Amino acid sequence: MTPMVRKKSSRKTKAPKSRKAVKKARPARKAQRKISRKVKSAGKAKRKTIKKIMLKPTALKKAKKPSRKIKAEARKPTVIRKISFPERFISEKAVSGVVKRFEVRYLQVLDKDGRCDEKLMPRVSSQDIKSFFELMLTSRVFDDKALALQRQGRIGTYASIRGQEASQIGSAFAMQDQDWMFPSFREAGAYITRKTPMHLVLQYWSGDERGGIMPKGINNFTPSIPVGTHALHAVGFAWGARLRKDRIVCVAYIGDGATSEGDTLEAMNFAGVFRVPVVFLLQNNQWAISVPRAKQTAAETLAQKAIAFGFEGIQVDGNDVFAVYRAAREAMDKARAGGGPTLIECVTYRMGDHTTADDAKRYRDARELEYWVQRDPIDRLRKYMQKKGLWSQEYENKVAEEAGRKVEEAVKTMESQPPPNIEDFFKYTYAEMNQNLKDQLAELMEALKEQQERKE
Ligand SMILES: Cc1ncc(C[n+]2csc(CCOP(=O)(O)OP(=O)(O)O)c2C)c(N)n1
Ligand SMILES: [Mg+2]
Repeated sequence: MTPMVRKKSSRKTKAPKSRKAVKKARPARKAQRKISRKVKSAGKAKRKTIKKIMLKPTALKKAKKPSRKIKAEARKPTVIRKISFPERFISEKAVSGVVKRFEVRYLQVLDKDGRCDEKLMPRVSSQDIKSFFELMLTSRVFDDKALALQRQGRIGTYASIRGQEASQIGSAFAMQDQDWMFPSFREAGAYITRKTPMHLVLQYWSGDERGGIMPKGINNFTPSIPVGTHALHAVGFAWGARLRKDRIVCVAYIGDGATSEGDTLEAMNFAGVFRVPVVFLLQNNQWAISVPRAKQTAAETLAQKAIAFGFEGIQVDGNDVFAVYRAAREAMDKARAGGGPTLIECVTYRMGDHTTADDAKRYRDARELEYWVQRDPIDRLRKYMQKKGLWSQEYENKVAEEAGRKVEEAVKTMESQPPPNIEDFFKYTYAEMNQNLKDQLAELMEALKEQQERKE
């Protein structure tokens, strides 16, 4: 018996479709049926063209869901700015060598005995030189008076600038009216040079915040008591100016101590990244209260800190008004022309106590002070002017007399101000007073009322 052999079907059997495949084909079939219905209902003439359009593969594709590839593309972040990479990140073969060398320039035009290197002299007229002297002397008269006022209990506290006059006057003199100054708490000389009414400086130190409100057109910020935080404000302001294409320069006055603060270093970092028109005018006066410069940093100069942030740092003799003026002027011209920031380290000395709340004798060697007194910025300019025939005792007496008169007038104006409104303290902490501040104000007003009643 021949075994039963199943006859192979001559028709090709189709592989049964998977559920997934059926599901996948459904929208395409649906679309085909829709097209046929449209073609039938359309007139004969139109039939051909409708068919052509509707059966175009793209027409069908549109109904499809986006592919995985497209979805992945869409998830990629948008590239806003193209970043150009250096040709090589690392060397192809093992090598050892110097990648880059840096240098920090130093500038002194006028030595301690008033001898001047004419080749290095900035372009200044005889009148400018006299203005330097007059502003420096006026600042010292102001400084002495402010200290006396504090001792007499007529102002709250004060940070003396004695010894730092050349750094402050030389740099502020290089600024233009439209530029902006961001001072620390020790900038009386820069304020005076920047045409600030002197009574405002005294008013501020008498504890009246209104002393920080400048008349319109005088572009000076209020003193910054927190060390170094205002460097960020200067950079932010300068960045804004750059975006608005305003040709201004912002000057942040900082101390050696401020270079140990994160805020200042962050400010320098972004100043470099965005190439903002800012000058960091660093007065290295050797002390941050009782902490000497050597304990701030192991770096040989403070100017070299700029190099890490990608811009120039220069060190100048901070008791030489010509060197400070020249470096500041060049840095400001560069910033105005779009050349970015500069750090100027003025090597100077704080001859007085940190503030009226300090006694430097407790931590400073008297010989150190003596060394710097020999390098007094006013003395050396006087010596230079004497040689040039720009100075006489009579002239100096007149300048000192005039300065004394102006300062006395400022004291009178300061002391004749009506007391500040108590509410202002609460009102201007935020744009609007919150409940907490409202409660505090109410409590204070109540206490003051009771005090008044007890007096009567
Ligand atoms: C953020 C902050 N930290 C600390 C202080 C306390 N303080 C006031 S002045 C000062 C030293 C500042 O030294 P420097 O920057 O060299 O300025 P100088 O006083 O020498 O002008 C310190 C630490 C402060 N006011 N703010
Ligand atoms: Mg200091």
